[in-house]
Amino acid sequence: MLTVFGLVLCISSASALWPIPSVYTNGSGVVWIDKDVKVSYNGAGQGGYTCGYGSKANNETWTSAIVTNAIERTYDTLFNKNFVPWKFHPRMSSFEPTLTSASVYVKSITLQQNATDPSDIVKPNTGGLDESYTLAMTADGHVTITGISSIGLLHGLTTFTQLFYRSSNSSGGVYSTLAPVYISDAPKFQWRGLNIDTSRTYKPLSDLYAMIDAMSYNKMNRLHWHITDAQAWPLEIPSLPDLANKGAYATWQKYSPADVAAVQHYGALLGIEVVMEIDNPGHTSSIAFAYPDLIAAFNVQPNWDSYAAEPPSGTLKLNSSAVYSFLNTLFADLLPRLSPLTSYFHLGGDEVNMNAYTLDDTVGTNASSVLQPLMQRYMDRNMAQVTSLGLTPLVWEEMLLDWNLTLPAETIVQTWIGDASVAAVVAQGYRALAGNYNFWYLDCGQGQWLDFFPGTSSEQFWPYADYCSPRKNWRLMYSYDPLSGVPANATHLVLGGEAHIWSEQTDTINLDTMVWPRTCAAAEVLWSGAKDASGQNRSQITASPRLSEMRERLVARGIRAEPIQMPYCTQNGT
Ligand code: CP6
Repeated sequence: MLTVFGLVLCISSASALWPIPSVYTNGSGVVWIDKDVKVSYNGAGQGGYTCGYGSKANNETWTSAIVTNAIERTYDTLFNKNFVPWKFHPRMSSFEPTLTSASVYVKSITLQQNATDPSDIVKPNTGGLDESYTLAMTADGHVTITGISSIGLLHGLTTFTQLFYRSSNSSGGVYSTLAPVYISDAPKFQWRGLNIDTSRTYKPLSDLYAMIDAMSYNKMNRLHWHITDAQAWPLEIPSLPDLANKGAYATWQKYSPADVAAVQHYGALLGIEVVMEIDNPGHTSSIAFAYPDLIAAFNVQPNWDSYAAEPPSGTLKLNSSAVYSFLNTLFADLLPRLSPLTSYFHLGGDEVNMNAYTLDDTVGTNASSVLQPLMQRYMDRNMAQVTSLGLTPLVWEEMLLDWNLTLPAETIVQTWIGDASVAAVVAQGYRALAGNYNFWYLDCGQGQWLDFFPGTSSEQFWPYADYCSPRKNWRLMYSYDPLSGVPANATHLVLGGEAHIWSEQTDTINLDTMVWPRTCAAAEVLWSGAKDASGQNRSQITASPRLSEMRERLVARGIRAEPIQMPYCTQNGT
């Protein structure tokens, strides 16, 4: 911050990295970079650098593919997807450095990996992965990025792109005004996720790739794919073809096994593990299109809200051998296809309505003394299948906190209801993901959407035409600390958290704007921590111009992220 003529002028280009690194010093030297810049990579004995882009060849290691892809994307970003930072300089100013024969160029970029990647680099379950990196750029243009893992180098290159701008002058060029730079960085949390719902509305693969790209720019590393729910079943299961053939919204709104693998692969190259969820036993009404006999309380009208959190109601029967054999077939088909590129599987378990089992011919009561043991048995079956394939299970918090189930010790319990939930999960010794709906839910757009379920009490739930919950703005999202309410001796059990884009009112048209740049706020909390070095909540005042720049970056890279303020504000009103 610099005070000029009484105005507080944020020299935003001096600190516009997002998420903010743990250690960052910079100068004000200008360096240019041109397309001939050479990158060297020691490869940690794993093949070094060969040219290629966007996929892993069969004879290539993941390490080499990740670093190669990162280098190619860094080039592309620097030279083709960069922005002119006019919004961050005084009105009508000529803020750009001029390119002269004396200008300093980046002479070399040295990538140095200081260890060999673990063999599970694309699905680092136990113990996590070392994602740290350092970045040094000297005043005379030597750049060195070090990391322990290939993913560390990837993060270092991601940061590197954020040091540069595009020049608007006729000579063109890409420059930084920050040399010398020194950065040392590592994530606060090992699980930095975004949950995307592709049941309420279908997302083409191009949307999922765009989300993965934007996540990687924010150093996020988990795409939670909530692929099915009550409204549609877009996931093709070859051994149960009717599921998607009858349960998708349209013949072309399906994900084939090859599609799923392609999304996993796309994420793996960017350090993002795709964690799939099949939500059950609730949120499964769409199974009834193919297998009506498996679903209880199917599409009850008008009082759907006595049986489900959201219409259409419907739940897998709780005490049915047909359901058990269906689940066995489903997971036996799906899980072995996922496991090469993930070590997790999400078994859902949210918002199960006990009343639905009064209409379940295999149960016929809502008495918890009857339901609880049945749910334990049901979940034991699911858990056994998931863990037998070496996958770590996740469930929503209700399975532990409301149903009091005993879960395998390695289960990760995902909370969404509040800080007390995180504390309660870790108090029982389980690992937790945070994501309180009062802070990190992105959904809700055009008022309530229940017009197709008329005459139900749903209309009384949300009587105000202008009422729409739970949409939150970036400031509130930024103020959320996944550790708040967690005792110091249990913080290690909070692996991180996720932002959520439930998609009742979000499809291709508004996906980018619903998710970005607000999710950047969650990403910075998860990477950098909610507190600054002095233990205070991070300042929204200093974050704001940085986030504005991050938004420009996202836009320049093809993501239709919303503006958070006018150029008037980032130009400091001058
Ligand atoms: N769908 C599923 C949802 C929600 C959840 N699960 C949800 C609940 C409350 C709010 C928003 C979304 N739409 N499957 C809860 C985890 Cl406010």
